Amino acid sequence: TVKEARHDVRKFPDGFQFGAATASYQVEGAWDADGKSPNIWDHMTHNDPCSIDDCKNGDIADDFYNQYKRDVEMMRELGLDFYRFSLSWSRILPTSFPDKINEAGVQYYNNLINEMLKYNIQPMVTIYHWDLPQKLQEMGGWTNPHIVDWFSDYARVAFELFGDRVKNWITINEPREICYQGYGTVTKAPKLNIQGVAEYMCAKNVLVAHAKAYHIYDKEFRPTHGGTIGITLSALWYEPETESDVELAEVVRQFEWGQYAHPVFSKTGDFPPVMKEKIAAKSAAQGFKRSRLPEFTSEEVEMVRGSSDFFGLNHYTTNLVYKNESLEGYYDVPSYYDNIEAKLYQPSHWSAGASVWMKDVPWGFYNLLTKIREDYDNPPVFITENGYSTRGGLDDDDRITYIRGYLNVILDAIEEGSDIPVYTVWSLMDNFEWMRGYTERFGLYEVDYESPQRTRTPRKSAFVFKEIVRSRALDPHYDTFILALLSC
Ligand code: PNW
Repeated sequence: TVKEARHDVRKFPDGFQFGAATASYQVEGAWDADGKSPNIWDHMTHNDPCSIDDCKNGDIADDFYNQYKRDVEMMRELGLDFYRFSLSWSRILPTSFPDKINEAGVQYYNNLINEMLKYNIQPMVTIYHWDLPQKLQEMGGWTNPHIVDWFSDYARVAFELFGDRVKNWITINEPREICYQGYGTVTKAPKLNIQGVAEYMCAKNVLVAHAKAYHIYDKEFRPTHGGTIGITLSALWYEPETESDVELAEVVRQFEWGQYAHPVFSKTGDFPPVMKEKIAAKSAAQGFKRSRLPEFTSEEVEMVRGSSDFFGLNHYTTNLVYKNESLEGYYDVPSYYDNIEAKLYQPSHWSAGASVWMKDVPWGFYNLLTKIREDYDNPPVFITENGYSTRGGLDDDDRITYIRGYLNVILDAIEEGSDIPVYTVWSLMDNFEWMRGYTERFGLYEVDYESPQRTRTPRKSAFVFKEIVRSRALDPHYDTFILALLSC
């Protein structure tokens, strides 16, 4: 189903919140400053620099560690209600554990939070956005069940240090990218490449770790601090290519994001039934003694179920799904895609951004928002990331088209009953785009990586976004209006 775009002036509901996001490793730099210890991205980029497209790293990145006052100024320029950033675990806890708290690292986050609050910009804090302390990785990282304690101890420290001022918490950003990309393949650190096995151990531990942190906040901190806490999942929309692919597309959705959403947001909890069945059957046929998908105990099912005050959603694009008869031999076995027996693709006529996966498909977002409303009993959906990549330059009309199109379908979904009170654009400014280094740019502000201060300059999209936030409306005439303003 393809939703037609509307072109009238549309108001956002009262209380709708606009923000922008970044993540620690992608912007902070100061990789070894003031007692911070190395994380898996420091380790990988230093030991294997050209695992990154441009062989660069986040040693300095946007120098957010030192330039944060300029960045708060940018948040004010945009008129943001809130700003989403993440904490660096090994900056706060250099041993990875709460035996030693690094005061300098804590001071940095206090300075940032206080500077934002001075201007009434609310912090939305992600506790973990992919920069695992290297020491913990050496002990198995997210495949080691002890990480449930490691992570929840760290989360408690964060609540204790910042909970008096931070009222919006996200435990973990995008389990799928942590587990599938980092443990199942080589597309994120630590590049374990143990597909169909390590990624599922990771999935279980991430969910239980998240839930434990949620319950700590709920019991020990919420009574005094108020506040909300949840998990952020990445989800693409998967559209069947033809009628005969309808069921298959649903299987893909359950593997891709139902894997994480079903345990937390469904009435029954646990991994999606279709995932459990398929992986158990494949595992048996392949000679494994038990399913490659680990089981939750019934206590764990209960602990994870309902452990999020909102559905944190990062959404970027859409894929088509079809069944290919010649699939045999196409994928490694065991593997994630072998489990699903589907192929995914994006037609070449879809409007494309700089990232290979980036296509501008707003109707897919509409279908996804509708499905989340229907499948999980209309949870509050916080859009914690949405944005578009270019190769740089201040004239970013494609980004403007993308953001406006995606905001438009948010309004459609709200009209049809979805509860979507929060929108976060990725990103405030260009930053270290993981394996793509600095070759892909997501910022409303351009960052000059040749200048020592990493000078930030607003793109055209920054002016348009500012006007959307100011007017709390989408108006098809902005573009020309802003152009006129910019040229005088
Ligand atoms: C996000 N997809 O990941 C991350 O949270 C950010 O750190 C990152 O910089 C940003 O997107 C841009 O890449 C994604 O499947 C997860 O389309 C999934 C997808 C895209 C991005």
